[in-house]
Amino acid sequence: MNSEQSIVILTGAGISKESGLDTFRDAGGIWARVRVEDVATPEAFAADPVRVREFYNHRRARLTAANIEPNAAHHALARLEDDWPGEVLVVTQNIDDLHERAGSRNLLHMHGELLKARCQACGHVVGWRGDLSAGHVCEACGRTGGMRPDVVWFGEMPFEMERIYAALESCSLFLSIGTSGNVYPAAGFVQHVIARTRAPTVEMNLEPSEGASLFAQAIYGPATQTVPEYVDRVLAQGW
Ligand code: BJW
Repeated sequence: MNSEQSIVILTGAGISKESGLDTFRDAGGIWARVRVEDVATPEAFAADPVRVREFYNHRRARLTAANIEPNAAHHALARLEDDWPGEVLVVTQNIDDLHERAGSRNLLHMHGELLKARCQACGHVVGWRGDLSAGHVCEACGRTGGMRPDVVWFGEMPFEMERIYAALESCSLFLSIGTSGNVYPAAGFVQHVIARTRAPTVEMNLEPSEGASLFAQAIYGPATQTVPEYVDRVLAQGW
């Protein structure tokens, strides 16, 4: 173990599946029930803000339900951050708060956060746990009707990209957990690591992702089993 060795972990919806939250592209996932174009683009919000807010209100209510808790995979990543001598950065595509509830502190939400709202007019971001509606007033600029979920829709720039690419370029290990590898730029991170570093790359998923052949190592199974086992191994003997 070496304090110079940093670990970057990309997570996707699969890590939260066993906590009771839906993935997007699995059978029965979110995109099997609603069309991306209807709820996850700026054009959809402009055309039908009520529908888009309702879609996220429903998911926010689900996330804040008493029975939704971080699982063993979220906890294992928080333990890795606590016990590994070098930097551990979790870059999540997920808009849920299960990583932070499990104790991860060095965490970037590249697709935003469900428990925040943003004013379209002035950009002010505020914590948000209840339903969002057209009647809400921005506490910063006083305008009504422009509060939207602070999430990244298709065609919008993901958050924190400079910090993410800097971390990818200096990492000693790259892990990708519970993501299907369909959505860019996250799906391209593995290629970026391969091009810029000699770091090993590991995919942990239920099944091979779109980019599976790019990874040096693949571990398939439910995240609540594979991730704690992998973290134990890394903490005991590195990789
Ligand atoms: C388990 C498990 C268990 C299940 N254990 N595993 C053509 C080519 C290339 C790119 C583009 C293109 N045309 C357009 C683009 C860009 C576009 C894009 O990628 N489109 C593709 C569809 C082609 N991307 C964008 O527009 C992004 N912005 C952008 O590119 O800006 C320009 C830019 C330029 C240069 C640099 C940087 C930026 C924005 C993307 C926004 C994504 N938004 C969403 C919705 C908002 C948030 C929300 O509502 O939650 O984010 S879409 C949705 O997909 C969500 C997710 O974060 C994202 C990724 O999904 P994820 O996490 O991979 O979930 P699934 O369901 O796909 O996979 C789950 C996996 O888990 C599965 O494999 C299961 O097997 C597995 N699993 N149970 C382990 N127990």
